Amino acid sequence: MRIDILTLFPPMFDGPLNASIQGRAREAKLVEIHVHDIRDWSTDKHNKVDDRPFGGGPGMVMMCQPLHDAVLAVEKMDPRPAQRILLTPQGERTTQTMVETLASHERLVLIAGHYEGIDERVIEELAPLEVSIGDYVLSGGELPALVLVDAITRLIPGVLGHEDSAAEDSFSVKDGTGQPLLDTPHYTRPREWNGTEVPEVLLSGDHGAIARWRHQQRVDRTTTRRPDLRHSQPTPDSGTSSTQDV
Ligand code: 9D3
Repeated sequence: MRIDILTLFPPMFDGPLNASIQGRAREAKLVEIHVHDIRDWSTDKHNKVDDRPFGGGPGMVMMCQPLHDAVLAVEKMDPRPAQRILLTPQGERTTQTMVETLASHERLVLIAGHYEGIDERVIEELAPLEVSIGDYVLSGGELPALVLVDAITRLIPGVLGHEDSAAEDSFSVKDGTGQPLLDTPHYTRPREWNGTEVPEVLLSGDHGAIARWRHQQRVDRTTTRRPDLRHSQPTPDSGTSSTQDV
Protein backbone atom coordinates (compact mmCIF):
# COMPACT_ATOMS: atom_id res chain seq x y z
CA MET A 1 0.00 0.00 0.00
CA ARG A 2 1.17 3.52 -0.80
CA ILE A 3 -0.11 6.57 1.10
CA ASP A 4 0.67 10.15 0.02
CA ILE A 5 -0.10 13.00 2.42
CA LEU A 6 -0.51 16.57 1.14
CA THR A 7 -0.06 19.25 3.77
CA LEU A 8 1.23 22.76 4.45
CA PHE A 9 3.02 21.48 7.56
CA PRO A 10 5.19 18.46 6.69
CA PRO A 11 7.14 18.66 9.99
CA MET A 12 3.96 17.67 11.87
CA PHE A 13 4.33 14.19 10.35
CA ASP A 14 8.01 13.53 11.06
CA GLY A 15 7.72 12.16 14.58
CA PRO A 16 4.58 10.02 14.37
CA LEU A 17 5.39 8.37 11.02
CA ASN A 18 8.93 7.45 12.02
CA ALA A 19 8.24 6.15 15.52
CA SER A 20 6.85 2.92 16.88
CA ILE A 21 4.59 0.76 14.73
CA GLN A 22 4.48 3.23 11.80
CA GLY A 23 8.25 3.43 11.60
CA ARG A 24 8.66 -0.34 11.70
CA ALA A 25 5.98 -0.87 9.04
CA ARG A 26 7.72 1.61 6.73
CA GLU A 27 11.16 0.10 7.34
CA ALA A 28 9.76 -3.37 6.62
CA LYS A 29 8.31 -1.96 3.35
CA LEU A 30 4.81 -3.06 4.39
CA VAL A 31 3.61 0.47 3.63
CA GLU A 32 5.11 3.35 1.69
CA ILE A 33 4.25 6.80 3.05
CA HIS A 34 5.24 10.08 1.38
CA VAL A 35 4.59 13.56 2.77
CA HIS A 36 4.39 16.50 0.34
CA ASP A 37 4.30 20.25 0.91
CA ILE A 38 1.38 21.76 -1.04
CA ARG A 39 3.34 25.02 -1.16
CA ASP A 40 5.82 23.35 -3.56
CA TRP A 41 3.12 23.56 -6.25
CA SER A 42 2.25 27.21 -5.79
CA THR A 43 2.87 29.15 -9.02
CA ASP A 44 2.63 32.47 -7.18
CA LYS A 45 5.90 34.41 -6.92
CA HIS A 46 5.64 34.41 -3.12
CA ASN A 47 4.51 30.76 -2.97
CA LYS A 48 1.04 31.89 -1.84
CA VAL A 49 -1.41 29.06 -1.11
CA ASP A 50 -4.27 31.00 0.55
CA ASP A 51 -6.30 34.16 0.07
CA ARG A 52 -9.08 36.17 1.70
CA PRO A 53 -12.61 34.76 1.48
CA PHE A 54 -15.01 36.21 -1.09
CA GLY A 55 -18.02 37.54 0.82
CA GLY A 56 -15.87 38.39 3.82
CA GLY A 57 -15.39 36.60 7.09
CA PRO A 58 -12.55 35.47 9.31
CA GLY A 59 -9.46 33.53 8.29
CA MET A 60 -8.01 32.56 4.97
CA VAL A 61 -9.16 30.10 2.29
CA MET A 62 -6.89 27.59 0.58
CA MET A 63 -6.64 28.42 -3.12
CA CYS A 64 -7.59 25.96 -5.86
CA GLN A 65 -4.42 25.96 -7.96
CA PRO A 66 -1.71 24.72 -5.58
CA LEU A 67 -3.85 21.94 -4.15
CA HIS A 68 -5.17 20.83 -7.54
CA ASP A 69 -1.70 20.70 -9.11
CA ALA A 70 -0.26 18.96 -6.06
CA VAL A 71 -2.85 16.17 -6.15
CA LEU A 72 -2.40 15.53 -9.87
CA ALA A 73 1.40 15.60 -9.67
CA VAL A 74 1.51 13.27 -6.67
CA GLU A 75 -0.90 10.85 -8.32
CA LYS A 76 1.43 10.68 -11.35
CA MET A 77 4.24 9.43 -9.09
CA ASP A 78 2.66 5.96 -9.10
CA PRO A 79 0.52 4.29 -11.79
CA ARG A 80 -2.01 2.76 -9.38
CA PRO A 81 -5.29 4.70 -9.15
CA ALA A 82 -5.64 6.48 -5.81
CA GLN A 83 -8.58 6.95 -3.48
CA ARG A 84 -8.53 10.66 -2.62
CA ILE A 85 -9.43 11.55 0.95
CA LEU A 86 -10.00 15.07 2.27
CA LEU A 87 -9.83 15.47 6.05
CA THR A 88 -12.56 17.96 6.92
CA PRO A 89 -15.02 18.64 9.76
CA GLN A 90 -17.75 18.38 7.06
CA GLY A 91 -16.80 14.77 6.30
CA GLU A 92 -18.35 11.44 7.17
CA ARG A 93 -17.40 10.43 10.71
CA THR A 94 -14.72 7.74 10.78
CA THR A 95 -15.71 4.23 11.86
CA GLN A 96 -13.73 1.00 12.03
CA THR A 97 -15.79 -0.23 9.07
CA MET A 98 -14.67 2.80 7.04
CA VAL A 99 -11.05 2.18 8.11
CA GLU A 100 -11.31 -1.45 6.95
CA THR A 101 -12.61 -0.31 3.55
CA LEU A 102 -9.79 2.22 3.16
CA ALA A 103 -7.21 -0.43 4.14
CA SER A 104 -8.28 -2.50 1.14
CA HIS A 105 -7.08 0.22 -1.28
CA GLU A 106 -3.63 -0.05 -2.82
CA ARG A 107 -3.19 3.70 -2.87
CA LEU A 108 -4.49 6.60 -0.81
CA VAL A 109 -3.93 10.34 -1.22
CA LEU A 110 -4.75 12.23 1.97
CA ILE A 111 -5.32 15.98 1.87
CA ALA A 112 -4.91 17.86 5.16
CA GLY A 113 -6.07 21.47 5.20
CA HIS A 114 -5.06 24.02 7.80
CA TYR A 115 -7.18 27.08 7.08
CA GLU A 116 -10.69 28.28 7.68
CA GLY A 117 -11.51 26.21 4.62
CA ILE A 118 -10.67 25.17 1.08
CA ASP A 119 -12.12 26.79 -2.06
CA GLU A 120 -15.21 24.68 -2.78
CA ARG A 121 -14.44 24.46 -6.50
CA VAL A 122 -11.29 22.39 -6.03
CA ILE A 123 -13.18 20.03 -3.71
CA GLU A 124 -15.83 19.56 -6.42
CA GLU A 125 -13.15 19.01 -9.07
CA LEU A 126 -11.11 16.48 -7.06
CA ALA A 127 -14.24 14.78 -5.64
CA PRO A 128 -12.40 13.27 -2.66
CA LEU A 129 -14.01 11.11 -0.01
CA GLU A 130 -14.58 13.64 2.80
CA VAL A 131 -13.71 12.29 6.23
CA SER A 132 -13.93 13.66 9.79
CA ILE A 133 -12.49 11.91 12.85
CA GLY A 134 -15.15 13.14 15.27
CA ASP A 135 -17.28 16.02 16.46
CA TYR A 136 -14.69 18.30 18.06
CA VAL A 137 -12.73 21.20 16.60
CA LEU A 138 -9.06 20.78 15.70
CA SER A 139 -6.70 23.32 14.11
CA GLY A 140 -6.26 21.40 10.89
CA GLY A 141 -6.47 18.08 9.09
CA GLU A 142 -2.90 16.98 9.94
CA LEU A 143 -3.66 15.11 13.15
CA PRO A 144 -6.77 13.52 11.60
CA ALA A 145 -4.59 12.34 8.67
CA LEU A 146 -2.19 10.74 11.15
CA VAL A 147 -5.09 9.12 12.99
CA LEU A 148 -6.32 7.58 9.73
CA VAL A 149 -2.82 6.40 8.73
CA ASP A 150 -2.42 4.74 12.13
CA ALA A 151 -5.82 3.04 12.02
CA ILE A 152 -5.29 1.86 8.43
CA THR A 153 -1.68 0.67 8.57
CA ARG A 154 -2.17 -1.47 11.66
CA LEU A 155 -4.61 -3.57 9.61
CA ILE A 156 -1.94 -4.41 7.02
CA PRO A 157 -0.83 -8.03 7.55
CA GLY A 158 2.54 -8.15 9.30
CA VAL A 159 2.40 -4.62 10.75
CA LEU A 160 1.41 -5.64 14.27
CA GLY A 161 3.85 -7.88 16.11
CA HIS A 162 1.13 -9.98 17.68
CA GLU A 163 -1.01 -11.05 14.73
CA ASP A 164 -4.11 -11.61 16.87
CA SER A 165 -4.05 -8.09 18.31
CA ALA A 166 -6.04 -6.36 15.56
CA ALA A 167 -8.66 -9.11 15.54
CA GLU A 168 -9.17 -8.86 19.31
CA ASP A 169 -9.58 -5.09 19.54
CA SER A 170 -12.56 -3.18 20.70
CA PHE A 171 -14.69 -2.70 17.58
CA SER A 172 -13.30 -5.88 16.06
CA VAL A 173 -14.59 -8.33 18.64
CA LYS A 174 -18.25 -8.88 17.91
CA ASP A 175 -21.05 -10.40 19.95
CA GLY A 176 -23.24 -13.22 18.60
CA THR A 177 -25.16 -10.80 16.37
CA GLY A 178 -22.15 -9.03 14.88
CA GLN A 179 -22.37 -5.98 17.17
CA PRO A 180 -18.96 -4.52 18.10
CA LEU A 181 -17.90 -4.94 21.74
CA LEU A 182 -15.47 -3.02 23.94
CA ASP A 183 -12.41 -4.72 25.34
CA THR A 184 -12.31 -6.84 28.50
CA PRO A 185 -10.35 -5.53 31.52
CA HIS A 186 -6.72 -6.63 31.82
CA TYR A 187 -4.62 -7.59 34.87
CA THR A 188 -1.01 -8.48 35.55
CA ARG A 189 1.14 -9.12 38.63
CA PRO A 190 0.98 -8.61 41.53
CA ARG A 191 -2.14 -10.67 42.40
CA GLU A 192 -3.05 -8.12 45.06
CA TRP A 193 -2.32 -4.42 44.60
CA ASN A 194 -3.48 -1.51 46.74
CA GLY A 195 -5.89 -3.84 48.53
CA THR A 196 -7.52 -5.14 45.34
CA GLU A 197 -7.26 -8.75 44.14
CA VAL A 198 -7.22 -9.84 40.52
CA PRO A 199 -10.58 -11.50 39.64
CA GLU A 200 -10.40 -15.12 40.88
CA VAL A 201 -11.48 -16.69 37.58
CA LEU A 202 -8.33 -15.41 35.84
CA LEU A 203 -6.20 -17.46 38.24
CA SER A 204 -8.32 -20.61 37.89
CA GLY A 205 -6.59 -22.08 34.83
CA ASP A 206 -10.07 -22.89 33.47
CA HIS A 207 -9.74 -21.48 29.95
CA GLY A 208 -13.42 -22.00 29.13
CA ALA A 209 -14.50 -20.14 32.26
CA ILE A 210 -12.01 -17.35 31.52
CA ALA A 211 -13.29 -16.94 27.95
CA ARG A 212 -16.92 -16.81 29.16
CA TRP A 213 -16.05 -14.28 31.89
CA ARG A 214 -14.17 -12.05 29.46
CA HIS A 215 -17.02 -12.15 26.97
CA GLN A 216 -19.51 -11.20 29.68
CA GLN A 217 -17.25 -8.32 30.75
CA ARG A 218 -17.20 -7.07 27.15
CA VAL A 219 -20.98 -7.24 26.89
CA ASP A 220 -21.54 -5.53 30.29
CA ARG A 221 -18.98 -2.78 29.67
CA THR A 222 -20.37 -2.06 26.23
CA THR A 223 -23.92 -1.88 27.56
CA THR A 224 -23.04 0.52 30.40
CA ARG A 225 -20.37 2.65 28.73
CA ARG A 226 -21.47 2.65 25.11
CA PRO A 227 -25.20 1.95 24.96
CA ASP A 228 -25.12 3.51 21.49
CA LEU A 229 -23.24 0.42 20.28
CA ARG A 230 -25.90 -2.04 21.54
CA HIS A 231 -29.12 -2.71 19.66
CA SER A 232 -31.04 -3.11 22.92
CA GLN A 233 -30.93 -0.10 25.19
CA PRO A 234 -29.63 -0.77 28.73
CA THR A 235 -32.12 -1.52 31.48
CA PRO A 236 -31.87 0.80 34.54
CA ASP A 237 -30.21 -2.05 36.44
CA SER A 238 -27.71 -3.23 33.83
CA GLY A 239 -24.04 -3.09 34.72
CA THR A 240 -24.69 -2.97 38.46
CA SER A 241 -25.06 -6.72 38.92
CA SER A 242 -21.97 -8.74 39.74
CA THR A 243 -20.41 -10.61 36.87
CA GLN A 244 -17.77 -12.28 39.05
CA ASP A 245 -19.65 -15.61 39.17
CA VAL A 246 -20.91 -15.83 35.58
C1 9D3 B 1 -13.67 27.27 14.10
C2 9D3 B 1 -13.57 27.16 12.61
N1 9D3 B 1 -14.76 26.47 12.08
C3 9D3 B 1 -15.80 27.49 11.80
C4 9D3 B 1 -17.16 26.91 11.84
C5 9D3 B 1 -14.45 25.74 10.85
C6 9D3 B 1 -13.26 24.86 10.94
C7 9D3 B 1 -12.30 24.92 9.94
C8 9D3 B 1 -11.19 24.11 10.00
C9 9D3 B 1 -13.10 23.96 11.97
C10 9D3 B 1 -11.95 23.14 12.03
C11 9D3 B 1 -11.02 23.22 11.04
C12 9D3 B 1 -9.82 22.36 11.08
N2 9D3 B 1 -10.17 20.94 11.27
C13 9D3 B 1 -9.98 20.03 10.31
O1 9D3 B 1 -9.46 20.35 9.26
C14 9D3 B 1 -10.44 18.67 10.52
C15 9D3 B 1 -11.13 18.06 11.62
C16 9D3 B 1 -11.62 18.57 12.86
O2 9D3 B 1 -11.47 19.76 13.23
N3 9D3 B 1 -12.29 17.70 13.69
C17 9D3 B 1 -12.48 16.39 13.39
N4 9D3 B 1 -12.04 15.87 12.25
C18 9D3 B 1 -11.39 16.70 11.39
S1 9D3 B 1 -10.78 16.24 9.90
C19 9D3 B 1 -10.20 17.72 9.55
